Amino acid sequence: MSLTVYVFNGPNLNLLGRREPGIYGAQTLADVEALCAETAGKLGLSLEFRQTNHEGTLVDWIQEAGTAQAEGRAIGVVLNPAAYTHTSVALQDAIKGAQVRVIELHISNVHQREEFRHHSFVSPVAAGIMVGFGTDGYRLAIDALHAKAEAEAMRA
Ligand code: CA2
Repeated sequence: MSLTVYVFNGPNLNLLGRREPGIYGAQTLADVEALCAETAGKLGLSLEFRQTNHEGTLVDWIQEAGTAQAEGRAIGVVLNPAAYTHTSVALQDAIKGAQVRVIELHISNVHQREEFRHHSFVSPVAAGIMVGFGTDGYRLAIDALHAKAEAEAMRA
């Protein structure tokens, strides 16, 4: 059975491609899901792609992914926490507690934007960070997560 890669998206990312194309591009979330499915398929992975506007739901999903990773069923999570990046101690605690491999992803370069977007509660517990590559960052992040998981499996 193939391993799963989880891709979780936080609040308002359902609006992707419909508002603020100057910042986030013209691709919709459905387009991003198709890109992720293609990328996962090439790597022989199953994709679980989700979006929620609710912080607690993200916490539940991270715990679920942690269990799947611990049981050898998943390689980890590409997580765009959206605005919760900058506010959520709960997300940091969830990732730490679940001991799940997370690549934090942002479509925009948050460091070129407002000061409040420069701090992330997720970065200290992320295995890696993908910032500012537009929606193509999702493809790059899945590749990077896969490479990291393979490298860690070789060392184990
Ligand atoms: O650059 C990113 O991916 C962000 O995670 C996007 C978040 C923002 O709060 C982070 O600072 C950076 C915002 C997601 C909202 O997405 C929208 C998409 C289209 C229109 C309106 C919002």
